[in-house]
Amino acid sequence: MVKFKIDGIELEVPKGTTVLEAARKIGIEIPTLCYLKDVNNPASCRACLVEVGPRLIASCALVAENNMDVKTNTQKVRDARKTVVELLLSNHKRECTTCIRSENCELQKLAKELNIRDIKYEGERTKGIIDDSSTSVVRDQEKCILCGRCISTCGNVQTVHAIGWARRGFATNVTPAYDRALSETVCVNCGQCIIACPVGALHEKENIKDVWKALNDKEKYVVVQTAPAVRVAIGEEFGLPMGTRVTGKMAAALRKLGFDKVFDTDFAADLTIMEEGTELLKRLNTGKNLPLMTSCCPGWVKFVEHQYPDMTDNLSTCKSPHQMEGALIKSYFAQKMGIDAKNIVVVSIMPCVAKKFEENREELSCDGLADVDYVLTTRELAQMIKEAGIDFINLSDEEFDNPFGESTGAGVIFGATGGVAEAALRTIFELLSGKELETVDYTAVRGVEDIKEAVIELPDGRKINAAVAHGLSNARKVLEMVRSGEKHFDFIEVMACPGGCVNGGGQPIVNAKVKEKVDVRLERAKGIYSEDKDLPLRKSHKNPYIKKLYDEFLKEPNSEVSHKYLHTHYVK
Ligand code: HC0
Ligand code: SF4
Ligand code: SF4
Repeated sequence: MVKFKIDGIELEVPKGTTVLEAARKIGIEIPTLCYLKDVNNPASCRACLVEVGPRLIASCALVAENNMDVKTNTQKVRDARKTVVELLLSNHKRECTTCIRSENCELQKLAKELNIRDIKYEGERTKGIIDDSSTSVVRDQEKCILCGRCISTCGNVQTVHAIGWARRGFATNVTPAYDRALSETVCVNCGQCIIACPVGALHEKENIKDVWKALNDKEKYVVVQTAPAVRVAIGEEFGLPMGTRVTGKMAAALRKLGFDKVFDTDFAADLTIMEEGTELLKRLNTGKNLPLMTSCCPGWVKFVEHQYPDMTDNLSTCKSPHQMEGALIKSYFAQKMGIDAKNIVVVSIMPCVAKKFEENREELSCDGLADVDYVLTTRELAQMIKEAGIDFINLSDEEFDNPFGESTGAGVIFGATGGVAEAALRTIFELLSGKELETVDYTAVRGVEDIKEAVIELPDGRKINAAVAHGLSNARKVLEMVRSGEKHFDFIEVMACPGGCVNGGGQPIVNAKVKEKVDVRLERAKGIYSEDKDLPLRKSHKNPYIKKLYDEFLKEPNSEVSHKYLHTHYVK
């Protein structure tokens, strides 16, 4: 232990603790911009300066020592921090009123807290570009404050390394290697860099205008579907606590926006279990292409295509749930309703920006029509609700429309890491054993441990070894274990985003300081698991509308019709 003083307060902390960590533990506020807990700590922004003796030192990199006397609130410290932020602002494209991050920008917030009223150092600014080549992520270099949070996230959390530092001094910027366009790199479109960015230098490619246009077009029948993870996060955009379930309000808001049908992607998550579960049993019988790897996360799929092309045959051929649902809306549903599928516009509300890339993939279409036309993030939907002047908080709950509005708890839990595996285990066990599961909660695959494992014993004595990874660095570890023969798995679930879709790149952006105190992934997952618990049906194969869909249209899982609408192939 180390004994020292901050602002006259005596404290004792474990060896290795930084002054910043120690100060925050006792409620002393020190500003930071580049610091992102467990991800980025380069001591580059200097906003966290403190005074120790005659020196000003960055507290995030200052390890506490015995008898140190730290001062965080002297005129010298306040002036120095102000200068640091003024310098950052002097080289920042300040478009605060029109910026996508207005009111949720860490630089704007800090400038206000430090009472910065004028920028003393106006002059030449570093030139940069706006790269909007990607379907998912837009980069505006002139808003970048060079904190490096995106680089650490992409490199260390995701092990993708699509972006990095380039040049030196005043010309320093963040860019893909050789200044390539982001769309030409190994970027998997996960958007984790977006939610790591403190300012508006990274954001999603917006499709709000496209969706308003479709809604205003009298010729179009506009159908919307919502992903599992959106319902436990969108409330944050309206001031509700993290993880608050607002499923019914969200359905009501979508109807008010003018969508002709409000469907739930959770229905197709149930359907995925039927298709993917059947696929797994077939592969177990033939022993081919094991382990079966989930295919519902487009960031993960692109990661495999780029980095493990020899393993693309292991991916499930199932499209992701919202793509399945889009294909069914333009076939089964269109036929039922007597609507020309060409006039249907399918909009998916997703916690994800990789889904924008996915819906643009040519192979995800049927009969010449894209399965899904537009993907909006949770943030974009909240924006539309605000733009329409809808009083979200006071909306009364409404239900989804059928036939794609009914889902089981198994469909809901897809939104958190481990959910797909748990949903699959619930169904596979019952279908094979013909017995009712006494407890449906497979807690071994829940939570945010890096890699989770579970074994289920089938009635015939066979065992299924399942692994669950979230975040691509963990996915890489699992794949390396499989390649080296260190581990044998039959089934692997991967979600590219740490925590799964609840923490997707399209979710409400949480300030870095809040992330130090709460685990966003766990808070939102609580909402997901409570919805699962409250639903009368919790196993995908019990969904009556799924049974009806097979009777009326698909015949059986993995049938020829299923393959036409619900399955796909990959790039090697
Ligand atoms: Fe997900 Fe999905 S669970 S990927 O994370 O499988 O985006 O929420 O919608 O499609 O259902 C995201 C979330 C989905 C899909 C589902 C899957
Ligand atoms: Fe890296 Fe994901 Fe950002 Fe692409 S979207 S640059 S893979 S963090
Ligand atoms: Fe999108 Fe979910 Fe995959 Fe993240 S984990 S890239 S949110 S599908």
